[in-house]
Amino acid sequence: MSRFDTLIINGQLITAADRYTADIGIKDGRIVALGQDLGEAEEVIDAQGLWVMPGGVDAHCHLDQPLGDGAVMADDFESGTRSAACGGTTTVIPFAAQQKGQSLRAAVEDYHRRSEGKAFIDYAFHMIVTDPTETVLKEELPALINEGYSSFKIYLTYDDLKLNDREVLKVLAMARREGGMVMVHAENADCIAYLTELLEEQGKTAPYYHGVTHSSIAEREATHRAISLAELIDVPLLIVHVSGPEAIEQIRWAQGRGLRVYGETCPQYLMLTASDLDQEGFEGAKCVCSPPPRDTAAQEAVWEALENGVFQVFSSDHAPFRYEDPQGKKLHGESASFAHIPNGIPGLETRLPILFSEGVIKERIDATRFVALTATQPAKIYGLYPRKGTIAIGSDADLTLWDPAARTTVRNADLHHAVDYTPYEGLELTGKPVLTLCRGRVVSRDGRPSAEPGYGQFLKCDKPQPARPRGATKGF
Ligand code: DUC
Ligand code: ZN
Ligand code: ZN
Repeated sequence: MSRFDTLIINGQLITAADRYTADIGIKDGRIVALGQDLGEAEEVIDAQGLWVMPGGVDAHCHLDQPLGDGAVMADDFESGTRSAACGGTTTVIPFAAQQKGQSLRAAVEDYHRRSEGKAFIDYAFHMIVTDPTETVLKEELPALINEGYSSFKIYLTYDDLKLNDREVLKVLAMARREGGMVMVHAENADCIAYLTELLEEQGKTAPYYHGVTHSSIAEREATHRAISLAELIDVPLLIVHVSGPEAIEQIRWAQGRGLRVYGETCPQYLMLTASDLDQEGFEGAKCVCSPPPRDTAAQEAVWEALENGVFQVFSSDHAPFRYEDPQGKKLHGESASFAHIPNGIPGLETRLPILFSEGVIKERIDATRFVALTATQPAKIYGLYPRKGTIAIGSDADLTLWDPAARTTVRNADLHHAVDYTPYEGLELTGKPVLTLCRGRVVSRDGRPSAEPGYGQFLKCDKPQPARPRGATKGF
């Protein structure tokens, strides 16, 4: 019998720290050797001319999430993880969302039923906490955090999701006690509601006005408030989907003061602007997401924050709604106000190729930073490291082999999600994932799936080290 199931030879290995040429020996789904002339294997993959990177960890995406307003997500765990695999991702972390009045445990159990036997790649769950009752705070959340659901998102906006400041404080205090990682959707709900009412009264209801109401000032205020509440409690916090300089300044300010405040951004804030919402007819609805894309100066600020370390995580925030669908973007018809368009854009499969091409190839970030942002840091922040997110002995053999010179054009027809559009149609990219392995098994080859649904396993997350408080003394 061979020493290895698979050997990957001659590749240039890139981790968040290093870049070197070595062979990788894989046995029983794990990396068991790194070196030269490692010996015999059942299968040898020649990676000459390719870059071998950890498979992507997409730490923020929405799949088959029940919404309660009649809208239905286009992607379930099958189509969503198939699409992710074809784009070089090997782990996704979508959200088990609590409806107000629902037990959090029931939401998690329901999400297991929705995912069971469907995934092409591995997956963990974040939770969404919308109803922090005494039972949720004292019993359900502490138990769930200990059972492998160690991160959750809270919202400061959306009527059916948002928490008030007092509820946020209670949730943060619980996270501090239990070691959970808190993610915050930071937009000021009342600013958005006020501006929406004002614009609708003036008959300004086109998709473009979604971006006007979701002002960057409303994002900045909520970001600052979330940071202040976390400082009061002394607990780390991650601000998700940051769109521009106003919120970035708040995060940088907090980090400069030594607070454990982390930041995430997404491809839409690099590639889209408000003008993508300002299109003929209802077309702009395709790019309605929250926070919305801003302007080219905001894009530059987001690039800078990816480069200089203000952001730790680059996720897709894949929130899939079909355009031509009465359960999708056209839920309330084409003449509906922007305020009633389901929020979100697809991006699981394009996340890595976009950052690779626009970031690494155009030399805005180097390849090690690409790995840090898309795999290593999300794995660390959400308690999956070192099993996921790196190339190391003992880690899962989750690997993506990139051809750094291959040219492609994004076409929705070539993507594997169930959405009927991509906001990046026609975008020309350099560099593509040509082979992706999850636990040693090839899950996509040359942009096409090559595993079957059900291969992906559920992952329990450890309590993340970055979620530990600084230990500042409190008088309460
Ligand atoms: N905003 C969110 O908060 N989640 C999903 C999609 C979106 O646009
Ligand atoms: Zn959000
Ligand atoms: Zn989201």
